[in-house]
Amino acid sequence: MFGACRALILAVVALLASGPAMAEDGYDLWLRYRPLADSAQARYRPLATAIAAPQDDPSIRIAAAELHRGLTGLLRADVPASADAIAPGAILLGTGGDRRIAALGLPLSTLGREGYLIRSVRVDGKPATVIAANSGVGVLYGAFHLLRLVQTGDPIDRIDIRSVPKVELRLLNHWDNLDRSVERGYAGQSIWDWWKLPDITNPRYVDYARANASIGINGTVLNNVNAKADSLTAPYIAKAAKLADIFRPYGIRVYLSARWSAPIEISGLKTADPLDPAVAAWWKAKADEIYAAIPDFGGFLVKANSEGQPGPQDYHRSHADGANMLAAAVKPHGGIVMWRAFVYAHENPDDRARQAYDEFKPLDGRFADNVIVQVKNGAIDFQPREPFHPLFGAMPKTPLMMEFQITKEYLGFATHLVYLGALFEETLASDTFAKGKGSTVARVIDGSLEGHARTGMAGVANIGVDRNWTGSQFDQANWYAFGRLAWDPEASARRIAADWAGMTFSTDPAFVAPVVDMMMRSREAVVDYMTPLGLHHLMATGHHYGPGPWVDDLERPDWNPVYYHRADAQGIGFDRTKTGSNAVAQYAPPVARQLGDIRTVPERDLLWFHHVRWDHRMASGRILWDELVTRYDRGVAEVAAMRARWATLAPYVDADRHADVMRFLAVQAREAQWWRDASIAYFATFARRPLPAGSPPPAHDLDYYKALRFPYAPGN
Ligand code: GCV
Repeated sequence: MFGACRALILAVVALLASGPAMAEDGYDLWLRYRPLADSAQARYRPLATAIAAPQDDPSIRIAAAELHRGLTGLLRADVPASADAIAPGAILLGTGGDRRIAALGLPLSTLGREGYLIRSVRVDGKPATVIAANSGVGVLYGAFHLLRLVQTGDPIDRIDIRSVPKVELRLLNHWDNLDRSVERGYAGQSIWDWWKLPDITNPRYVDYARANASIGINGTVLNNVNAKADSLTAPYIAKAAKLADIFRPYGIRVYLSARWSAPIEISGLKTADPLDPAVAAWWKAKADEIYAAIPDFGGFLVKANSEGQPGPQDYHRSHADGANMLAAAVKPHGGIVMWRAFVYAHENPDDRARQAYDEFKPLDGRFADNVIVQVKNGAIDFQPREPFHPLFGAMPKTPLMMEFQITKEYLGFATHLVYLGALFEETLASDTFAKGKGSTVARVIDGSLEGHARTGMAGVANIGVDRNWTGSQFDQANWYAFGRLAWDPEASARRIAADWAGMTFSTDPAFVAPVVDMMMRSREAVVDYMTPLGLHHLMATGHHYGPGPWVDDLERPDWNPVYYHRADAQGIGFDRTKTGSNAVAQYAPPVARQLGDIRTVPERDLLWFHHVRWDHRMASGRILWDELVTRYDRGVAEVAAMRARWATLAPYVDADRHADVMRFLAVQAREAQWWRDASIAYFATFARRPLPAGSPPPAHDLDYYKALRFPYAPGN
């Protein structure tokens, strides 16, 4: 008995000693600050002996506290923060107004409000590292950068870093409802506890702000774009104001989604016509009321005349009429209006992919200077792969901001491991050819292509009250990558993945290299097992989780998967060339030529733009049908490879998070197979050809897949 007990104790001790320290649940995100290896601690300690920071700026106080917390944890040494004298190896924080910083003669003038410098310097003859900026928030960003370098093992001696954000508005869009449900949210309820606000706040609000500041996010739209007018009533303004107070020192401004019909719903006006003076006066008074409570309120985000939301077109006015009226209301306070271009109407028989362009392109140059038009990355709706939206590059007189979806509505929710950095990067690197070669989407977004100072990138948040914030460990990487790419849309998704993996799990190269490889391939895997070769919008009704390519009975044609894949006895795919909807003509001529020709269109976009015969010969030498099946098989095989790879990485990750990811990958493997089998069973009814050699038949017949129902899946 005693022997068994002792053996058990020894086993537990051995486990604790061998595993990477304590149990973790993911709450700490990439800001874990667990002790570095002894050799690394020894290397960094002389370079981080103390933090010298002025105490009068709240953001600098936060920066000093974060450095203290981070360095103390990483280096297992007390790294005190004070306003006092410089010791050798001190980290000095401050702005140009600070005497010690001014004495260093640093080139701060080109940094703007949010940029920063991190440099090895000598202060009073002693070696030190300075983090300097033109604002406290710039210093805070620099502090997080320095911490990242230490977390990932990068050298900080002889350091000389200058970083300035290329994009002005780096925002999260929360699709959070006032009852705490989250539209397309898969990480539990909304973190905003509207009921208890403003009197009672949650410590999570501060951790949310820290995490966002650490990746440069500087704004948050608190409520769903499918907005309730109540968000604009006095009690809810007070609640939003409380959040704004918490976020302010972290450099995060608060914005609200505005419901177009609010003047009618809140105050009983007879109309919401943007050209009606009473309506304009109502919004002006509302803006004044909001700014009285939130002096740095960012402005409004608007979804109008889209998917049943009210808007100016209800009064035969244009999107520009609507946006400009709201813009006039916030303008005296320095606010902006982000007007979404996600519009389509089933009454319009045109290809849905064409509609936003057709609606907005004629409005180029007609928006007020504090309006920015927010455009989704692709013309349909956050699919696993979409060609870039044709509006990018097509509205040179109007600033356009990017809208990515971080929450994975169409990519397996939080359950599937899909690193979106690869998707974001692919879109941003796409060449619009609007002003010749090199006119990338990134350059439209950062304003450099068309000379816009007002620039922005929004990400639909994947955050909820789940302990790990995002519903799965790996979905944290998508929040992280969004922030880093919003700061620099030309940054490398691979490099960002490496930073994230190092900070979140382990910096051991034997861990980072395979994990980054797995993350980078994960996006292609989901494309392969859900929507290969340019297929899109094939998900089941309501929840957008599983496959439903056969769905053809929804009230709006453009909600049915059959509308998008157009499979028939001859072939499959949506003809968007001259012989079809000609959506391809919305791109600049070189792009339109490439995409519009079946011989030159990249295979990844083939069925997005062409209806292709089942026996069309592909680059591989296979016919289309065989290639399609091969891609489905490849996606399933890739998930199996991800599982096998993750299993080998147990020595580098704490047991809890390792097992957690393992369980999610098991679900993903099962569901990749489901997507593949259901899709092949269905498309085979058109192709009427055998499966290529070695490709197993679907596990069930088509009726089985069609009969599956998930009435309680999130988002239904
Ligand atoms: C907020 C898709 C989603 C909707 C979302 C909409 C939008 O259609 O399924 O839930 O609504 O996009 O972006 O407005």
